[in-house]
Amino acid sequence: MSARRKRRLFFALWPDAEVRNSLASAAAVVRKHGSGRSVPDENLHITLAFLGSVDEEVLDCVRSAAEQVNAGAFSLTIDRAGWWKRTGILWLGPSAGPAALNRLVKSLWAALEPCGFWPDFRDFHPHVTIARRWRKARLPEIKPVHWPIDALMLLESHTGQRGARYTLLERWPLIR
Ligand code: 2AM
Repeated sequence: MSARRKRRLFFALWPDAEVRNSLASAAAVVRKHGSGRSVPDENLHITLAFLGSVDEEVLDCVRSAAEQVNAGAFSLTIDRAGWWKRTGILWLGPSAGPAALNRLVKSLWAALEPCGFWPDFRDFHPHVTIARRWRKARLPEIKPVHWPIDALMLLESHTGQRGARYTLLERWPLIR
């Protein structure tokens, strides 16, 4: 009997081409000031809820959870770079606590609970990872990136020889 298929899934904010370009430019500026392993531009995103390896049969529940999310569209400003020493993650993120983003994540986790998922114990720190194994030199100022958030996306992560690759499975518009 073959093992049940599992898929590595996460919900994210996935930028459109214009926002991705702006994030990539800001990332390039920050990465001039240190060394580590850069995240390719096509992978830039903000994870909202990481589900890990999910049984294929749970996918319908995950999809209907996303439909139940009750949160409005909002605008996010990515205006600072940061570095987590313990994990070596170099990131871009918002400096102002975005209440609408916290509401979205809370609503998403609440909807996912009946599917058997529980929120991370760690606090939610919205960030776009731009490099890993980073050894800090300094963190420069960045040109703020205005990111209109109007949808929630479900992605699948594949690990290949060249690192992670993500495919967009589905998107759900937020309330306007
Ligand atoms: P990171 O960028 O901070 O590493 C796909 O792997 C996405 O899910 C990445 O954005 C990654 O966040 C996040 N992720 C991977 N493993 C995770 C975990 N165990 N807990 C929370 N988020 C995770």
